[in-house]
Amino acid sequence: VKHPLMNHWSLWFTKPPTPGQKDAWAHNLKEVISFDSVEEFWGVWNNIPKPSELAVKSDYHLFKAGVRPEWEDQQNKIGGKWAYQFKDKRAVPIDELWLHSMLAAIGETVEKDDDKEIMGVVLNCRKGFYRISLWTRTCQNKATLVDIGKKFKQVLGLSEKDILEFNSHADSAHSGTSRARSLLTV
Ligand code: M7G
Repeated sequence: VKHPLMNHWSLWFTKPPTPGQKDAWAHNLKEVISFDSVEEFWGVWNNIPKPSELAVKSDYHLFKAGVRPEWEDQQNKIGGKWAYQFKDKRAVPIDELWLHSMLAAIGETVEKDDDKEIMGVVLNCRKGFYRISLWTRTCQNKATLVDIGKKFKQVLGLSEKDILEFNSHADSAHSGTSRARSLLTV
């Protein structure tokens, strides 16, 4: 018996660039697998490397099927993301936090039924930190986004003093990094 998910999802992987590689982003981003049931999700999780096993500059992206995990995708263009950087790489239970982030996405537990904001979740493995992000379809509806941000903050096990930041993809793309000025914080 398969337990269907509300949506069909695709897992993508970005492999680290080779030294001197040009146009690395486009070449190194690959769709790995799609699934639409709870059982298939666990099959995927049990058979791929955990975040703690990834090389620096690797990413996982879990997005609704049909959406590329890129700012440029038509369905992401006017959107943004909630993101948090975990700087103590050795201490943070990153495998568990990423699992909980994916379960929150596929279980549709961070937004109300009719919000239709969640596009996907991203894990970045970097030299000095892990970053987990939640991508939303829009970046204007403050009340809805703050509500989503607060729920996601709980999913990530963050405390009151930790700050989750929201940036629009337009700002991220414009500044060329993900470190643009924050529109919202929770
Ligand atoms: P990042 O992986 O979001 O964060 O962006 P980081 O700076 O902590 O590593 C790193 C780089 O990847 C960006 O400067 C872009 O060159 C590229 N990149 C990341 N994203 C999410 C996109 C995207 O959606 N589209 C394009 N074209 N490039 C991206």
